[in-house]
Amino acid sequence: HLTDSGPTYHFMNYQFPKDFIWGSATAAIQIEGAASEAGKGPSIWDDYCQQHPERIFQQANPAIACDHYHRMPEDVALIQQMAHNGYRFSLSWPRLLPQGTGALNSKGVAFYDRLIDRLLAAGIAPNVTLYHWDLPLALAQQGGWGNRQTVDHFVAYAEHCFRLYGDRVPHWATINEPAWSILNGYVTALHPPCVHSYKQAIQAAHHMLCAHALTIQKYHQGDHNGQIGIVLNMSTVYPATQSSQDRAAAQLADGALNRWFIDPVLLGRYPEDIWQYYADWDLLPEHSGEELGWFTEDSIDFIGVNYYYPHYASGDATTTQFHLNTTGENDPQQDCVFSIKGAFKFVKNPQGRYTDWDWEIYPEGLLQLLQRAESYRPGIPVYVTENGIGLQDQLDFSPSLPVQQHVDDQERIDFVAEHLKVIHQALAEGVNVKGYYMWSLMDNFSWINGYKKRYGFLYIDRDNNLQRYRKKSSYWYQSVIENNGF
Ligand code: BGP
Repeated sequence: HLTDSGPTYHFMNYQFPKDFIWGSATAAIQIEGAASEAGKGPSIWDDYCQQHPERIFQQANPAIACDHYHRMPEDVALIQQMAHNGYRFSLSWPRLLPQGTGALNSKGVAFYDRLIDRLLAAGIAPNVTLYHWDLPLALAQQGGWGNRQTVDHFVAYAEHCFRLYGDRVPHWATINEPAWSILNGYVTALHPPCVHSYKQAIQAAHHMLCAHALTIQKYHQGDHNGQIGIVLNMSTVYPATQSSQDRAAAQLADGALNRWFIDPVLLGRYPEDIWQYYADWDLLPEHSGEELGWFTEDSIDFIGVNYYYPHYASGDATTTQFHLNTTGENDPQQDCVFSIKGAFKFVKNPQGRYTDWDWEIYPEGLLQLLQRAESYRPGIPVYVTENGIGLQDQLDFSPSLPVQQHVDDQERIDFVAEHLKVIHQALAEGVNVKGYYMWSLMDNFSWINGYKKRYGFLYIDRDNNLQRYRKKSSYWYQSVIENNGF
């Protein structure tokens, strides 16, 4: 910059590679609304919220969500204002195929056509997830991921998507966080289909991994220019203490939550120790030899990692219990509980910094996770596909405040900055990190937390016609993007 007194230099402490993707992320069911409009079929989540409103904080549901389905042009304009060069979103399977199979819903097809075209016209690269947990209800009623046929239905759905949008989408992900999707659906039973069965969990996970592997094959066999990967959470797991019992618990938890999913995807096989453990408990999935052959090394073009908080595993698990803090009251009575009798339980870090929803803020965990992705396959392109913090943001229109401070979410700025610093460090160590998608573009339907837990760069005013307001963090992030660093 030139000033009257000569040039001034702005030193960037954290400069990023020049082709780095800066974006934010959403998922269809969490933002779109229009749940039963324009030909969309019901998803397992629409049904769950209707059948069991009491299980969702303040009985919230995704029927209207952020009404993104109707306000998409305005939302894309805001993404562009915020200078993003990437945006991660998911396609709603039941919007495209209301019954999960069969005929396409032309209005759904046209909606994503418009979204993709608008993004591209605005210079924003779409990163599209095929499955972010909104299974078509019709398939759920036939056994969902527990049914082997869901694999074939998923692959057929994916092929429709590649044919419809493959010419314009540079990055595809098959499934968002298969591990948490399965754990919450079949172990904690906090998410639909709300089953408590390790056997069914492991079977459903196997089908999901098969669906992923076959979809990757189909994509690569087709004539597409883009890249395809998967989005894993890869939660960092530490032993609660250095006792041998806790170290064994951490190894088991890491195996069940992480390696059971990462190994088939990146190494082409299930981890032997966990395979044996499940065999001992008669929990192995039914499978054909052919299916195991679908897991191959080097099949994915990139890996997406989602990171929120780490886990500390203790071997002192005398009960089976699961609980999530959905109130955001920072109340010890409401602390998150995850305990599997005889296996492991997660405990708090006594030195940890925690959010009001009892999630620890620990950026170093992301660094280790990135290093781990690199150690699985050196040089693999890695995208941080989700990372963010749930807060109780508030609107404040005091006349003394500039527009940039109507929602003062400094904590989010600090959170993102801390995580970007470790990404920068990972890059310096040679990890091939290609982009960062903050969770989330906008405050949204936070699963069983409903709407109180706000994650967005955009504040959604639920008392006033879902009006969008840019938060302070969005201006900060825009400057990071414009400077390609901070
Ligand atoms: C991830 C999901 C997202 C998102 C996020 C925050 O696991 O992929 O969809 O919701 O977690 O979680 P929550 O909304 O439960 O606080």
